[in-house]
Amino acid sequence: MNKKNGLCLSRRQLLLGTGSLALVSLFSPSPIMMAMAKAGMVYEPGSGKWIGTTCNGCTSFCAKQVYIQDGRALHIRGNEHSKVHGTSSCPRQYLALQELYDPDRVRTPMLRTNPEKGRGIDPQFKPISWDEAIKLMADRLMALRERNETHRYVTLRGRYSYLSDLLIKNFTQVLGSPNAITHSALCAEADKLGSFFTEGDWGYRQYDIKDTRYILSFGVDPLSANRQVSYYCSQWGNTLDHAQVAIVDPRFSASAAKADEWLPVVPGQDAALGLALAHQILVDGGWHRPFIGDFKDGQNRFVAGQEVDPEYFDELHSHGLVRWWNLELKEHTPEWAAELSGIEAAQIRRLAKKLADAAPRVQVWRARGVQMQHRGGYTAMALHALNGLLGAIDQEGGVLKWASVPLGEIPSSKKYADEIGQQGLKKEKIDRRGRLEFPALKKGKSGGGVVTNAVAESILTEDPYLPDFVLGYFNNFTFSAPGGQQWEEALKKVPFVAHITTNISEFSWYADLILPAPHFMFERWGIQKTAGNRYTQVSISQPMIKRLGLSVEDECGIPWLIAEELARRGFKDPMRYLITEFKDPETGKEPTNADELALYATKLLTKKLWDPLQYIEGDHFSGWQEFQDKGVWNSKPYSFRKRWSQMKTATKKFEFYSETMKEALEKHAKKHHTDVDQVMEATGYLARGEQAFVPHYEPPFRYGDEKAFPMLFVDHKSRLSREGRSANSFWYQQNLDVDPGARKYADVAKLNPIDAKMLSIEDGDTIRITSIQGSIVCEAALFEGVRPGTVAKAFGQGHWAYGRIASQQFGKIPFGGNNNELLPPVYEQLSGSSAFYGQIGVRVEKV
Ligand code: MGD
Ligand code: MGD
Ligand code: SF4
Repeated sequence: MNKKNGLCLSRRQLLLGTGSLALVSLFSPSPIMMAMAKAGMVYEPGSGKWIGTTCNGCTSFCAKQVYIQDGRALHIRGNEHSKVHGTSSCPRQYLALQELYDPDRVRTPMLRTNPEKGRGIDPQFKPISWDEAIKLMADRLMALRERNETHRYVTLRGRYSYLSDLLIKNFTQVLGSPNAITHSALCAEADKLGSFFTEGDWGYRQYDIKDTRYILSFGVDPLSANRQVSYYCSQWGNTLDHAQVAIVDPRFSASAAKADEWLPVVPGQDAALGLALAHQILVDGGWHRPFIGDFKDGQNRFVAGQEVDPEYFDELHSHGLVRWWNLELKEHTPEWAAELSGIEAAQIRRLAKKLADAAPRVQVWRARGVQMQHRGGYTAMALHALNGLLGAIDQEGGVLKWASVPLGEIPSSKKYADEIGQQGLKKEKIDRRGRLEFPALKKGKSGGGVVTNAVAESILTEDPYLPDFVLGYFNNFTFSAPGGQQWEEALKKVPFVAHITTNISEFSWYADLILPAPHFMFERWGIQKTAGNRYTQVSISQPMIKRLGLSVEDECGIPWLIAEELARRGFKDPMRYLITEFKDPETGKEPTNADELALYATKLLTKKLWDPLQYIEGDHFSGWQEFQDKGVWNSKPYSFRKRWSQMKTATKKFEFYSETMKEALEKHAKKHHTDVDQVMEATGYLARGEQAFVPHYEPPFRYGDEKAFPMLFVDHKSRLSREGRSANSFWYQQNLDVDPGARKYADVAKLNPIDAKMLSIEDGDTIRITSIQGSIVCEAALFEGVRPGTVAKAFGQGHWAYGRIASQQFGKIPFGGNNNELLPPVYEQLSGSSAFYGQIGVRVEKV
């Protein structure tokens, strides 16, 4: 499958699509450069202006500056005022320019005229005005009110800024619906579970790579993905001067290419490796005593296979180490793990020693790849527990919390919901969170999290009910969710679907109404935060060029337009909420239009950062204008060891025996009149009794038997992938070979030559990959950097919509294959996360 010959755009299309190409010779073949120069699009330093904004290409959320010349965005660089990443960047920042100037962007609201919905069936969208679009939505909302069914309005949110709570949560609440569904459970909720049930932090971490001596990464490829790629890319070379790096991943990643060791683990078996490392560290006496404590008499009693009396051990800032050993670790020798994980016992022993020698200046990273698995929750805990054991938590050179920032919240709307609305708010949420099989234990609360992918099944089975109006925002679940096929079926069933989007994506294809979105980075207000380099930062996005076509501010503007129309029809509470709660914090003025609302909301949420009278910490500004000009606020530097024995766990300590987990599971069981063993069973875990409260080994669940599906599928992110949004860009297709083993203009699955030989597959062959969920077609790339028996493929290609570059035939034929058509819609149920990894059996054949 090679796209090289399929890219036959006219010169005019090229110019439109690459409106800003001229400056980046790195990415541009010279004929395009010449064409751009001819069209007068030449970057002239000094004639334009740099304006601060934020990149949302991934969860690094880097603060940026964009060079605006003659009303066009021409260049991007890291924001010099950022203390997290400074002017550095990752390779995909420039793709934002091609997203912005994508000729396939939606410019006007559009209405479906073909009632038949399906892949390959033209929706026959026709342009309509905003007035008409808003009236259609208001009609649906008013009809729901009349029928006392306001809960049947459902919002789905993908990528976002902190202003999105207005559109998705609070405005939905004032309309009387509990259904604000975010994409978090497709993103990385299982990750947060690992740190919450050990150190009480429902959040991500930063890694102090400046001062570390050992990095052990389970699946994370920091030079490509995870969080704060720009900072890690800029510092990695220096880090390699003083630290060793080991990457555990069935796939040879960009980071593995620069590491000291690559451990091609058997997919789904990381917990075995992690637990054996913990076992060996204890047997060797390698734990960090100033954090953990020691045996009272100093004699190490951790001997393989032998129980230890907890009375002999004095624990300091941790809790339950000896119970963990007795319940789980004592049998988990390197030999035990070697058999499961495919990593030799001697290598595990060597690694354990290196970690202990480097402690506490060590860091154990963990990616979605090891946690977003059916039964992956305890792997997240087991790997994080290594950081506790080595005393790396909150240490120089160790693992730091994503510091909290004094950011405000979108004001609550609850009191503005009238009686009809209050009734709607009491209804069960559409994603079934909190049911016995879906504890979704965000921050330990039963039903506290979201179960994003369950919504498709809820719609299909009408359990708990069928939504009437689904509003999708910045999401593409038909493409980005495992078993995306079920979203296609589900969306056919919903009477009215609206999508706020820049492009006609696979989700939009099933929409009745399309609402054109401004590009997040250049055309609207927004707020993001990130952390790294011992700082946390908050940065804004701001409109800096004329918005394309008729798009309006989406996160704030669309609520405004709907509220105006509802007020005209006599339902005034939504507008009352907006004008009362979103006054300009500088002047006290009420908003009078969508743009003002977005500006005031941005000022309101960031007020504690820029208002000198409310100064708390970090950068000091004279007022809003200075903050807006700089575009970023930095916290004070990280305070080390502040959380030792002050953690937000039940015991305030780092918990190896998780009292916090015990409380959460017992509460969830009580809610369902049952016990924790039943919760384990309902969520697919095999642990029983006390084992449920310690990080432990769970055998990975294999989807598809070995005979029919003999290989295992390994999904990963491309270095150029901006979530699911970059494939309609030449620069993406032209540079895909930045990923080890990948090719330009191709969607490749990487096979080890040993397997390829057995399957009679040659490099460049077209192949079909089949799982229990579905089948995709792509190109074979023979690459020694995948563990034999596995097939690795980047997520991002396989679009059959989105635009003329992303798909082979827009609306019909995908370019390559979408990994999510292979992945079954299954879960890590304690967190509600979708399971993209583990043991997904596949069959690979030459087509
Ligand atoms: P995207 O796929 O990026 O987000 O998945 P989603 O949250 O569904 O799609 C966003 C959609 O919003 C686009 O398709 C387009 O329709 C629209 N859009 C694009 N730009 C803009 C804009 O500027 N404004 C607005 N309003 N709309 C816009 C992301 C999700 O995917 C995440 S977070 C992760 S971590 C997962 N990663 C992943 C993976 O690694 N492998 C596999 N197989 N699947 C994955 N899916 C998940
Ligand atoms: P991924 O890179 O999705 O997760 O960032 P991470 O949490 O770091 O995880 C997949 C990794 O796990 C791959 O390297 C894969 O090869 C490996 N893997 C798969 N199975 C296994 C296994 O069984 N064991 C081990 N040890 N490894 C395995 C996620 C973060 O990334 C998120 S949530 C988002 S939304 C951002 N999206 C994003 C993006 O779209 N593109 C790029 N380039 N970077 C991104 N950064 C962010
Ligand atoms: Fe944008 Fe992510 Fe790259 Fe930062 S690391 S520039 S947020 S794509």
